[in-house]
Amino acid sequence: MAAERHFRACPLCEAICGLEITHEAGRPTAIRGDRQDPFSRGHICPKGNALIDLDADPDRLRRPLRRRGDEWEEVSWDEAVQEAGERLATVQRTYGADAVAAYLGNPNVHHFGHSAYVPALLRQLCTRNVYSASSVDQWPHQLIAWAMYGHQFLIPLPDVDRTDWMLMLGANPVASNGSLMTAPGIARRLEQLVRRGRLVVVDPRRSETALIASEHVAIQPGTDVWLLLGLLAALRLEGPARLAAYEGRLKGFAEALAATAGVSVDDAGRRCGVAGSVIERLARELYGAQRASVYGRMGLSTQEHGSLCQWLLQLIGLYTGNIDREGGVLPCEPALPMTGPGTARGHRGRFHSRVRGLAEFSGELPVAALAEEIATPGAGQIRGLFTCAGNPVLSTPAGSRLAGLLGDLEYFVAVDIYVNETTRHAHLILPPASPLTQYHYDAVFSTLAVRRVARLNTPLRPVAPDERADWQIVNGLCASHAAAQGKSFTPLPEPRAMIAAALARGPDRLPIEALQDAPHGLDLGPLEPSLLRRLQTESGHIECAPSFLIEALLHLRARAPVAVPVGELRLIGRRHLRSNNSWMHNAPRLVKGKPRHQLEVHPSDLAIRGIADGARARLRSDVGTIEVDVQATDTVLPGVVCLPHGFGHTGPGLRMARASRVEGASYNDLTDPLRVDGPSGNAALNGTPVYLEPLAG
Ligand SMILES: Nc1nc2c(c(=O)[nH]1)N[C@H]1C(S)=C(S)[C@@H](COP(=O)(O)OP(=O)(O)OC[C@H]3O[C@@H](n4cnc5c(=O)[nH]c(N)nc54)[C@H](O)[C@@H]3O)O[C@H]1N2
Ligand SMILES: Nc1nc2c(c(=O)[nH]1)N[C@H]1C(S)=C(S)[C@@H](COP(=O)(O)OP(=O)(O)OC[C@H]3O[C@@H](n4cnc5c(=O)[nH]c(N)nc54)[C@H](O)[C@@H]3O)O[C@H]1N2
Ligand code: SF4
Ligand SMILES: [Mo]
Repeated sequence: MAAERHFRACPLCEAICGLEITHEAGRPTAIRGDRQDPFSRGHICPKGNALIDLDADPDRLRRPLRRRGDEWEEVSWDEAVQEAGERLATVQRTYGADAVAAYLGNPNVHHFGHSAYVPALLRQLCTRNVYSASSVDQWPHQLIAWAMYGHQFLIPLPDVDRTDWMLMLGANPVASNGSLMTAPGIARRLEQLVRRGRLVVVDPRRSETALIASEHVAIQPGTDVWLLLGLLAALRLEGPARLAAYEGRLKGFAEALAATAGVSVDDAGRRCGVAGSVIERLARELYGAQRASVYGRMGLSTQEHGSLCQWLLQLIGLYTGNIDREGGVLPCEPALPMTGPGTARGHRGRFHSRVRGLAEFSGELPVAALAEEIATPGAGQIRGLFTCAGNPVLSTPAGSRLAGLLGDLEYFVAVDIYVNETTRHAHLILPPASPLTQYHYDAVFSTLAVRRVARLNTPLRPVAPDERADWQIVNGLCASHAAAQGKSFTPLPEPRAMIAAALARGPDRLPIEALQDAPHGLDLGPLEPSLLRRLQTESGHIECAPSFLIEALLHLRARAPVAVPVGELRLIGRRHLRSNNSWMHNAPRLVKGKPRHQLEVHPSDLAIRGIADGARARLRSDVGTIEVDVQATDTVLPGVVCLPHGFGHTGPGLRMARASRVEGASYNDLTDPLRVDGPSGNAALNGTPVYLEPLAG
């Protein structure tokens, strides 16, 4: 059979690299980076190649499975979709609408057939119990964008290709390929920045990105808020705020600065473990740079002060005049609009979680509250669950506790492609056909891209007769759930029509045919200042001093510093190029070679505890205990230990042959659902207090 070529964007991470897929009758045989993609220019990482494994994985489900005790039986699509809608409706009829919860995982945003269709199902379920991976990830970013700029997706992005000086906190794009900064081939872009200017990486670990940076500043986990306060103090000494560009559009800037005042640089430095002289020098460089950008990611958002950090970063950006400026930080205005009229701006605190009273954000509750909402009896208790492309057992705090509760649910339906740590508890699994059979447009990642780009991904092969596309499954669930309530439902049109309609509403009025004719994607040019024109706050101004942030800051400042208890360590995470959260360990191409699950520990911390390099040891938190293989390294600060998340493919009932042989335990068996970022409710996964002990002890 003759080999053919197909071009599409990789669906496996935010970098959306163009892929050149060689295939025989729609089955990929080789994949490489698409050199003609104007954005990624041939870049590819090991995961791009592993798409071959993921597409052909024999463990990947293709037909619905219904669980009978420990056994699974295949059911027809019609019967399965009918059953799921009816059973969810029955739970809601018996206990009320909130008794059914939904959890949406990360891959939702990578598939148009999920992201554009699931909202209709959520509207129909009409439950307050909606959760997603966003609240173990980037809620602080969305919250601050909403509070200051009026829309949760008006997120200023570092203009990485044109900036001269960049401060990067809590991000490791050389391993993660970049996040809230879609920039394929980010390592090369950063190397170019280092050649023309400076990149300063702030991280408790000498990460892969720190290694290529101009400077690595080691910081104590969870203390960045003090570094940022110190930087603001030092900037004041450098000179006045450069606000001319925001003339007449700033509200509360003086008030916000006043709330940060009175922290001395040395005080701030003591709180975060960075010398005052370093903070002063960084402020001088930042203030003096032609074009500077400030960027913080997971290490900053999944910690106890995530929202304060994101807010202070914006204030620093404004102070130095770098917000909404070429070479600074500015939002992308994509061809398919995610902001503006008719889009979900966001809201906060319209209702609260039943048990702990955590505020909703944009109609969702923090996933740190999910387990307690299932476990706690009373009106509104969760008794039914719908998950879509999520693995909360490995990915959310106290995952093993959650796993113990999933089995008690009256009904649990998962839209997922594997029987994994979460879905093995489901009554029914509905597996969508491969993304390679679908039209797809990266609505989210072209909103977060460091250039304006547009691409229509077209199917490589049709959906097999016994398979269903994601959007068909969701449409079907809406229909059967509506019918069970005696309501009607008009199915949403197929993805290509939805994409075409959305593009027609966009600033470029791009006809879908233009994209169909451009298989490598279109480059629509660099980022341009647009924030002031696009502000969606009620005042029409940049809201610099939202009261809930001022309060949170004053609260923090009133707290006396707490000494770290003897023996306590701080746990932080890491990502490896060959992983993606919890779900790619079944791809042989990604798990071959040396193990990557070890706990990194500073040699001095091993010596004190009498633990040898390479030994097995016990890692304990207030929430749980796991066994780890330790690895001595001075890449982490003393007092800090580092473990990747997404491991722990153990326990009965998994149907992932390769993943089950991958060593390593789950980070989230240690994380505490009570540790959240106050303003957003986002889980504080980094900085978890832990104790390391020899196994025999
Ligand atoms: N300790 C710790 N925990 C973390 C993090 C951390 O850094 N440290 N990171 C957090 C972050 S940033 C995120 S985004 C979350 C992720 O949290 P989740 O999204 O809950 O977890 P994933 O591991 O990404 O699981 C993805 C699920 O989607 C399924 N899947 C894959 N492809 C498809 C598809 O095409 N369709 C469908 N329907 N299903 C599919 C997989 O089988 C898997 O069940 O984890 C968070 N958890
Ligand atoms: N290979 C791979 N790529 C991925 C993923 C994956 O699992 N594997 N997941 C994808 C997803 S869903 C996301 S959201 C992105 C995330 O992408 P990134 O935001 O780049 O996430 P990480 O690689 O976890 O980098 C976080 C860094 O923060 C540091 N850190 C921890 N605590 C602190 C702290 O208190 N302060 C500071 N300053 N730093 C701290 C950690 O040491 C780490 O280097 O990656 C995406 N890409
Ligand atoms: S960096 Fe790797 S996983 Fe991410 S889009 Fe590119 S090829 Fe895919
Ligand atoms: Mo994420």
